Amino acid sequence: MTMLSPDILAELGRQAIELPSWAFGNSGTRFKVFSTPGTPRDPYEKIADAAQVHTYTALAPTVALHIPWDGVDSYGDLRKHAEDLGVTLGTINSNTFQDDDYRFGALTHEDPRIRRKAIDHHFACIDVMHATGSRDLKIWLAEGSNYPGQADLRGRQDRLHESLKTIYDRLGDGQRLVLEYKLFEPAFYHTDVPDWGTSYAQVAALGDRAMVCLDTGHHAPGTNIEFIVMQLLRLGKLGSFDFNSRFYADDDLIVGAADPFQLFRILFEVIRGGGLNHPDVVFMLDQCHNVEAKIPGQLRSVLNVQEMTARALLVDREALAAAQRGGDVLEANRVFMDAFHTDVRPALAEWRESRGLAADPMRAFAESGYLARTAEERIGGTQAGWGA
Ligand code: AOS
Ligand code: ZN
Ligand code: ZN
Repeated sequence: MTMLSPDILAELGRQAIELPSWAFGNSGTRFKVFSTPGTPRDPYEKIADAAQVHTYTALAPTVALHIPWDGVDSYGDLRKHAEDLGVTLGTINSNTFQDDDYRFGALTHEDPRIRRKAIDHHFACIDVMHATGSRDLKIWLAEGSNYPGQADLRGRQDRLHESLKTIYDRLGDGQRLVLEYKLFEPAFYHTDVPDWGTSYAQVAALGDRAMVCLDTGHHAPGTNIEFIVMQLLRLGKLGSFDFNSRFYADDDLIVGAADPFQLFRILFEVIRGGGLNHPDVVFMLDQCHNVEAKIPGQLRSVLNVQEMTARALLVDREALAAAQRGGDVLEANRVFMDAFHTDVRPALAEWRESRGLAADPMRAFAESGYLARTAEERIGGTQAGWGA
């Protein structure tokens, strides 16, 4: 326990990670979606599963929804259901990528009727936010083109601004718009919001309550993501993360699984930039569990984030700054790497126990019998997929 000072424990005690409702539904690739007994059949069951993650870790108090995947008759009722289970509803994610009308775009479309339809969907999402008490509307756009010459890149950017402005002006007091970028996919030649610079330019043109969302899987291989984190925090425009990890493209794997060192470097810049536990930055996961069990997959993810946060908090920033000032390259790197190589797991397990949590949340959850119980109870109906 000595390893984690009271200051570090206080920071860790405030850490909050938002879970995506869609992580609890079945997902897969274009080749196969494997189903799992006990998979939630509706948004209520997804939230019940998400609440399990919070119960065992005290790290995941909010759940993000995707509209219309998480459509219900009464969002007030869904909100109460969440609160009864000890969690609250978080970011509302819009969806303009599953309708035939959006073949050539939604907010950027040439046809004003289709742009209007996509804007109206965002207005409906804002109505949901009023009912759920959510602050953030997160927009990820699957818009772009596949062939050079297919689309007027400049015109699309101008229309995107107009559409976003209309949506932004509709936000209620205290609500925010968060614009996610992604290098490519589903479009393969150009994407309308491909990088943080475009997202920044678009949200800067809207106002203070428009921010950038950084999904860690949405960059070209080799991109220095922590540099982008630093810059967005410096500019006061980092609204949220979509955490996941990737080996190749937008793999949406368990956060910290592919490159724990990258996660460490990102979290170090978050801490350096004052973003950890800063109310402006939402730490969301955006993951899919195609072959592994979903609740344990989310447990593993939030624990990985906590573990790397603890290691990043261990960086001796004074010693680091002294080495940097003195031009001592190897000493600066040693200080940084010492923290990364510190095994904080025993200290975190001990700390969890001191707060009445299980030392090993993965094991405690496995022993609770929840998965067997839901597999038995959730018979009939349609399992929720990556989508409905
Ligand atoms: C898509 O690649 C993005 O990561 C979005 O955040 C998307 O809305 C999410 O993956 C759920 O589909
Ligand atoms: Zn994402
Ligand atoms: Zn993605």
